[in-house]
Amino acid sequence: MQIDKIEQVHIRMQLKHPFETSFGVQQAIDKIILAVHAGGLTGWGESPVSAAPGYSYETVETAWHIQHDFLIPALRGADIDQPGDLGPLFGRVRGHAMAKAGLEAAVWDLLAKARDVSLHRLLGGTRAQVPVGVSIGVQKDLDALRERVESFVEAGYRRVKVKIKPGWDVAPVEALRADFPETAIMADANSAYTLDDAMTIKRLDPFDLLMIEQPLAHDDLLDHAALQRDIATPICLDESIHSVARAREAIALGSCRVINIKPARVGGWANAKMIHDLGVAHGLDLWVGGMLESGVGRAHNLALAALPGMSLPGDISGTDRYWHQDIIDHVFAVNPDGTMDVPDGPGIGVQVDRARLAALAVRSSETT
Ligand code: OSB
Ligand code: MG
Repeated sequence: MQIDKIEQVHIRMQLKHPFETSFGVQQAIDKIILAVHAGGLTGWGESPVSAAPGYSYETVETAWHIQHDFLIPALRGADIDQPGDLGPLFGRVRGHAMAKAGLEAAVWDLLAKARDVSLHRLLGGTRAQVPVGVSIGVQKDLDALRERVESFVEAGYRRVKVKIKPGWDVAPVEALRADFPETAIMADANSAYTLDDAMTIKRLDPFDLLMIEQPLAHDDLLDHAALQRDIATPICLDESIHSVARAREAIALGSCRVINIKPARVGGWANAKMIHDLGVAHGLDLWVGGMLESGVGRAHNLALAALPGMSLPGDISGTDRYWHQDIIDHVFAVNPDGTMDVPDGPGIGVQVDRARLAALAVRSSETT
């Protein structure tokens, strides 16, 4: 297919509740929505980049620049028949996974639509419903945390992830385990600890957490391997796995037993699928992470979660968990059994609401 137009739209969405992690509090969420046009069809993707380089070095400014000045010119006029065709085109840019992932996602959606199949089928997905979990930010006190967790457990979510940081770790986990003995609970530290804190992290072992996510530095593999040898709780890596090569290294070193796969963090769908296949081959548990996506990114994440090796619930919560109003025509909702339906229409299976997208736009650009 000959690509004839590419759109970039930087939007800003207001969260219903502030989201606090070990690296800060977010209320307004920036992202870049990408549309790739060919043969009368449009494919959609999302780069869930933040305003600040907290979770990743990428920001909405760097992603805009890398897309606008390097990736979009490479894609312009290209003749693409397989998503893999993007590999050599984008390989000329080092890093910048989120900038690449949004454009690559749009191309996958486009190719699935051209073949009139859903994206999850194109990728080898095997499930029409996938189990989902919810991620809960740092709360002001234990009562507020209990209340949040209770409402999500009642809504049906299969597992609850709580953000932890030094000073907000053992107490919240202990309180939740006591109040929700049957619930699958996990903690995400977003790199807030060092190996010197191993004793604190070890104190989480008695609470039977499903896993602890990214306790140590965002770029570390060695210390995570040492920590994993020392604690019973499985370590899940998020930030540290930004490429297929890093996943291979982490597996070889024993740095984790679980990987949270985010297409945005690893440079797109093709790499996400390769990490999935690698994880399956080595017996790791796998699940799809989230980056506070709009409906576009959420639909892509749901399609990825349909792959057979995704053994644990993803961070794919309902539209109403984050947004008053989304940019698509569909509201994602958790079923009472804690699953979510994977859209089955062509591509990502949902339509973008153009008026809503325009209303949220900070800037847009079109390349023909
Ligand atoms: O660490 O998994 C994370 C959100 C933004 C950036 C990083 C993370 C998160 C979440 C929320 O935990 C996941 C979601 O519900 O989208
Ligand atoms: Mg995380």
